[in-house]
Amino acid sequence: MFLKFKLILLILFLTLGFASCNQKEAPVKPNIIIVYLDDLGYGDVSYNGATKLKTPNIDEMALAGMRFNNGYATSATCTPSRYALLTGIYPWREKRARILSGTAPLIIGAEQMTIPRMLKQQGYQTAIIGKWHLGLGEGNVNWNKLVTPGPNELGFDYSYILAATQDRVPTVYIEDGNVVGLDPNDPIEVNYKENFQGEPTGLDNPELLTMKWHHGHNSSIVNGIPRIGFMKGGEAAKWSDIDMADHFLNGVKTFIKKHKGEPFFLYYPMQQPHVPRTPHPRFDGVSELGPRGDAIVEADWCLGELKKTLEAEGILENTLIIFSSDNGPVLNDGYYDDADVKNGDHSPWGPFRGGKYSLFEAGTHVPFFTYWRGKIQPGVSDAMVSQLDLLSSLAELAGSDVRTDDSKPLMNLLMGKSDQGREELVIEATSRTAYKNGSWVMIPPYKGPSKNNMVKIELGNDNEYQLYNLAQDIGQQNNLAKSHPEKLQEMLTDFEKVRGQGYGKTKKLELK
Ligand code: NG6
Ligand code: CA
Repeated sequence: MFLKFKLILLILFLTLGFASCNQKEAPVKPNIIIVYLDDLGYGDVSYNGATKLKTPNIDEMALAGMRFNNGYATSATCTPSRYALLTGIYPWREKRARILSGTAPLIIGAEQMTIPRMLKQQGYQTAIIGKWHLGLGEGNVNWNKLVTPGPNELGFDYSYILAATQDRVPTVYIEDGNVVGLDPNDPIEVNYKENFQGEPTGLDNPELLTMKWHHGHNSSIVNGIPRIGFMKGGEAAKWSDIDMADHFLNGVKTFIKKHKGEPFFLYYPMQQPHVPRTPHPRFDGVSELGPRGDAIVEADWCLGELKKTLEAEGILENTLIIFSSDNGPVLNDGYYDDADVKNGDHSPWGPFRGGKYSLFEAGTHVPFFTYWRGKIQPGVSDAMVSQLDLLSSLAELAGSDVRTDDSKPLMNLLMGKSDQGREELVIEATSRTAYKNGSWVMIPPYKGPSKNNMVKIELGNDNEYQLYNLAQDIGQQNNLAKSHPEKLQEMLTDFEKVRGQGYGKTKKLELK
């Protein structure tokens, strides 16, 4: 009798023991949030040395997380970087991955693997709340009907987006494919070629403007701001620019509260500090840099609110946050908004040469950190990592087999558990490409202006090969191509292995 009892106890103990063992081994799926700023430069955050503006929330997370000194966007403009981030594929493999208009077709194929699709397969609830800029539908969509395919067809369970950029029409939000607040009696029409009869434009009606255009941006006027492209109708659906950050943040908070009980993936691409810079008036003058700096401080505040929300919902310890920017900084990107006038000795590009649109470092070398309270220890890494690597890395984390050739699985690096980054990277700027290997950068010859005089940024074009060693020359001042012919040849050979034979020798026409 007693023996039998002991046996039962033993069986019970063993089963319970195994059960709890099994429980421990089951992978815990953390929430994943990618916070992605628009045109934020390496030097635009105080943790990287900015003093004319303060980013306390970004700094706090960056300093408590893993900071990557060599973190890269794939591209020096928005669409290609976003394409690469979501698909894990180099954007120069997709010809259409260049700055898109508001009427462009969706450039990611409905069958393509994306981060949200991969995570959805792993049981995640997935959402995008913020800027899209990867095209919608088959192009020239009817904005008064369901706009599809879009993010929802690529793995996002929920989407609340602005279609292209804040400076491009249509200036409305789109939720799960429907324009928010649209009055069917006031349909929206969009055209990027010609204006609708009788509609005012920035070019013809300067008296209606509250923000002046400097170059481009002289088509339809919305909220006193002239935009790129023409739009008619949809009056009730038009967004309020100054409320945009709060609006997206509210959506983010609602999504988090609703899905706190299940693993979720949230892609939160903020619109700041892209033009037009329209921080809410409560941020007016919080930086010494005018609206551009104020918009960055506003974005910083949003990040603080995001963290507070996760904390209040008790899920901060179970949430990995990845922070970065889609491309490097620009001051005057088409409006008179004092960004250049008030810049003073602020260095949005950090120690790097170039900026947005440039093949030089500042085009793609951006702020990059990971934060996961309790799981990631504070640290700094010099290893190279690209946003291209997020697909395979997050797949590793979520227990998925998904990988692409271009995207390196670097989850251990992102967790601060390894110092092994990627060895090489092809960077892209307005359809030109260059090659990085370790601290070396090789830029093949490109025709075209060396500088974009409108935005006052050096583009990286030269008739000769350029070769720099960032370990000794972070500002890319000494072209070593002539003095290091063997290194140049080695870089060229390696570049062509990735980019395609003969590519580095072709003098391509500058497109921007
Ligand atoms: C350029 C715009 C610029 C910005 C950029 C896209 C002009 C003259 N310039 O064509 O203002 O909108 O496109 O920026 O129109 S990005 O960050 O989305 O790539
Ligand atoms: Ca951008």
